[in-house]
Amino acid sequence: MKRVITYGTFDLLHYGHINLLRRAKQYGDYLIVALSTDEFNWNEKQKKCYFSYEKRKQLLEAIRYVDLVIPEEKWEQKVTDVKEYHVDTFVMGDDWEGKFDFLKEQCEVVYLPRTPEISTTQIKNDLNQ
Ligand code: C2G
Repeated sequence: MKRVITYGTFDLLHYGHINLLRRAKQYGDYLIVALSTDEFNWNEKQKKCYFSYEKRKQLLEAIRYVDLVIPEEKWEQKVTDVKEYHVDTFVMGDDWEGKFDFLKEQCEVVYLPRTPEISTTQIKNDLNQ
């Protein structure tokens, strides 16, 4: 069984996220999503989520491509996650291109093109008009 992992906030879930998850799953048979906790988002990414961790987890678990959702609590957990979950491939959108190349010692590292015209920020801006 080939195991894939990806990380993110996935707040205000949209088709850009789904495109990423669908393509990530194509790299294996089992996709783990490490979902940023509310604390990690606020402390490390200065992101205030619209939906709580539990709600975002519920949404992700309903997606056919996703097999397991685990919490992302710190930047440094990727190395141990790859070991602990026997991950073969690490996948992220290319806005992170190069940032996680240190994982190449442990697994395949893939950066996929983002879906260009959609983002949570864009959605929030459009709704505020
Ligand atoms: N994404 C995408 N296209 C978009 C928006 C997002 O492909 N239009 C991808 C991002 O590149 C990322 C994933 O969807 O791979 C989740 O996006 P975010 O929730 O914005 O993730 P981010 O806040 O970048 O968190 O440790 C890594 C971080 O947790 C990544």
